[in-house]
Amino acid sequence: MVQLIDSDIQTREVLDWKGLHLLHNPASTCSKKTRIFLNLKGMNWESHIVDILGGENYGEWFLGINPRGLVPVLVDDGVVHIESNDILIYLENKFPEPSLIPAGDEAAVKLLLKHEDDLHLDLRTLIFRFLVVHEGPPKAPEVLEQYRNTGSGTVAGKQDLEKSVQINFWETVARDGITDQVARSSALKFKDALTELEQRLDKSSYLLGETLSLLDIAWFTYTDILTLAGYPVATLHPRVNQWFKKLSERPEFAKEVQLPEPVAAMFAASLSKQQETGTTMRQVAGL
Ligand SMILES: N[C@@H](CCC(=O)N[C@@H](CS)C(=O)NCC(=O)O)C(=O)O
Repeated sequence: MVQLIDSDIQTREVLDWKGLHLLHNPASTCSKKTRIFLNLKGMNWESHIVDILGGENYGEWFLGINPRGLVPVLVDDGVVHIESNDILIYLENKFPEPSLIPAGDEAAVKLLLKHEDDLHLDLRTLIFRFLVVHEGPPKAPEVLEQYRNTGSGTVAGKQDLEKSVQINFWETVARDGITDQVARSSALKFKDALTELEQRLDKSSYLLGETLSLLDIAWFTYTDILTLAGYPVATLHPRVNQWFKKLSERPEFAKEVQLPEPVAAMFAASLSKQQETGTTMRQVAGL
């Protein structure tokens, strides 16, 4: 559970916030998870949109709340929680109805969510290779320098290593771009993961049995963006595709994956260029 402590937090105003506040972005995969969860629980919460494409997450205000500079962040009565999956588990424990972790599956859910989270940089690799259009490096060196030097740099009172992982990701992309080989490797990790989901869905209607769980929410958001990026879910994993379509019909899910118009236009431009040049994810990764 990643709950921040007082000395991690430099933006002190959040300590006085009452009720549930979510700092998030409409197009962020991890933010979508938390919003779907809150919809399913029917909870009231206050929305704070963070402009991650505009770099607001690297400003002093946001890094003073989450030293990792990532969304989503939950502030519950002045207590700050980061990491989307930890936020889901925290909220599930606090608001257990309707239940989103099948009885007895608590440890399995944590492990399976960790596996999903471990693939996050691979997901970002595919998003920045196949969907996001950028001139030059996605994060300029001076922006990364500001990121490096702002905020407490601690999580739960300890020097946090995650920021260096993030900076290393962006510096590698700036230096090498996202090569076909790197994109292929990330896409193939998802092929393995979705093959595993396909096997689960052979035995049951949802990923952990006959009822919806946190795992369905998490993989729904990944499946959505992978499909948008050109991963052929319908042909390679037909049961995953059916499960995804079934969830997409539910308003709690559907409304959270609608893209803001400028983002949808950027994605469309990127995909149409790949069609013209024969560089879609399917072609690059040999899927
Ligand atoms: N493991 C984190 C990942 C969070 C994350 O990478 N969030 C992305 C959006 S999905 C973000 O804030 N990106 C902004 C950036 O890297 O500049 C979680 O699950 O919350």
